Amino acid sequence: MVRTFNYLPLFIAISLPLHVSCIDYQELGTFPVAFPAFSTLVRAEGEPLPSDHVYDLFLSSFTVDPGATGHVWGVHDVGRTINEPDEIRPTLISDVFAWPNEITIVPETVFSESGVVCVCSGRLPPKNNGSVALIAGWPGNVADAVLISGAPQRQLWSYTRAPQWVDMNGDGRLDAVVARLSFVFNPPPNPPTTQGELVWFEQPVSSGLQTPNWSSHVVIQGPEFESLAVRLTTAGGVEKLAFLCPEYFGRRFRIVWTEDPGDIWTDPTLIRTATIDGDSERYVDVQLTDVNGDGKDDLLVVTSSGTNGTVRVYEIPEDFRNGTWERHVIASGFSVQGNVTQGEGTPGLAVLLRRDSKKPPILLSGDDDGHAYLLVPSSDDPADWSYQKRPLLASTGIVGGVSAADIDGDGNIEAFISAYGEDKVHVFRFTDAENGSDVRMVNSGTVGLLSVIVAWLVHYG
Ligand SMILES: [Ca+2]
Ligand SMILES: [Ca+2]
Ligand SMILES: [Ca+2]
Repeated sequence: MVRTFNYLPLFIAISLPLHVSCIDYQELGTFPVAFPAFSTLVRAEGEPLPSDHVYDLFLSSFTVDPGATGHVWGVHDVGRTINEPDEIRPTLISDVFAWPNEITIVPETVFSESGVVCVCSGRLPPKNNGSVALIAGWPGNVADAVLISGAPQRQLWSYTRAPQWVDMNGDGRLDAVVARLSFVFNPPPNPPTTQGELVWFEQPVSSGLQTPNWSSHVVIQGPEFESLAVRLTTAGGVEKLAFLCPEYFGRRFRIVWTEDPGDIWTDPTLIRTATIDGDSERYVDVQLTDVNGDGKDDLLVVTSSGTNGTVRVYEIPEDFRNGTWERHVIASGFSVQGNVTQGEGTPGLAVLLRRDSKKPPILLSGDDDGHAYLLVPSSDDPADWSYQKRPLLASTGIVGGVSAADIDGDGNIEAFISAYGEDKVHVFRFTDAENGSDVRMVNSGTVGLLSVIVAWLVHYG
């Protein structure tokens, strides 16, 4: 159904010879998944594993059909069959969620148990009664989902990106910290009412893995889709815990911390925020990583727009509470073709293709613009923030989540790109290109997570 609402079917057959000096790639193939959305690679843990390079792949899929539920898929040790992607057969983990989003594995430290799958779900009415759910037992016979997000209430919440596991109250048990969105349609011509907040669910004293409806505590209003836990320095070199808070509807990017010296978050009067950037863009993704290869972590950030989406890097100040975050826009001008409808945006999620200490290329989902891109650094000089934007994949619809790692230990990075509109996941391998080679853009088809929102608004709004 969603395909009928695609803005314009893009069948762009491009075959450009590109001389790529530092990276080459090949498409290993595809495998079928209906409406693949988020994709996550997690290094397997627990059982005795054959090597350090055992990764599990998780995929979510959903549709705008109000009567259909979505699917949560997993592929254990996806590296085993990576050279024959059409042999990949995802295992169904759950089909009880109306609109599943990011799927992850809960770190073993949280419950002293490996293989606990965490599903975040919900987005737009009538599929906005979302949850944070735990499913134990992966990769064997999985248990029923336990919904740890709060008891049912009048206001419905959607959870998009994976929770961060942090002990917020100092009781020794890791709690689930997550951003959530409330989205309510209003009678036309009024726009929908949106609200975001950062909340933590308190792990109970015992049997957390079996106990639903953990107590909830709101930290701040604002972040709707994602929040990232980080440890950053303050003046004097003291490290503190903080959460990076991009806001899509709120159009700002902030950081929040507590003045409590032990980083205990139970006293609301001690909670502080600072603005990292307030340039009114729609912030959709943030990662803490060393982007420019100078040995210091930076923030890799994506802002989504119908006309000028950007990828930017922020250098972290000496004291995160009051310093200036220097911004470097490394790619811009991402736009959705045709008549842009409110809610469409590009690009989507980014992932670094890091293999060694050199400055890594970046793989980027174009989301609603129906492409995936490579951002290739112009040089290895950490002071040079210029990148070349190269199309990697042209699709017929939204390009969903991207994930990448060396999943088979051959020294090269493999990547999964969800092609929502094609019912396919594309598999790529990235290698060093010693002499530069002719790289051909592959032609395929996909649909963006944000345009699903638009399709939804058109149909049900
Ligand atoms: Ca705790
Ligand atoms: Ca850096
Ligand atoms: Ca590899």
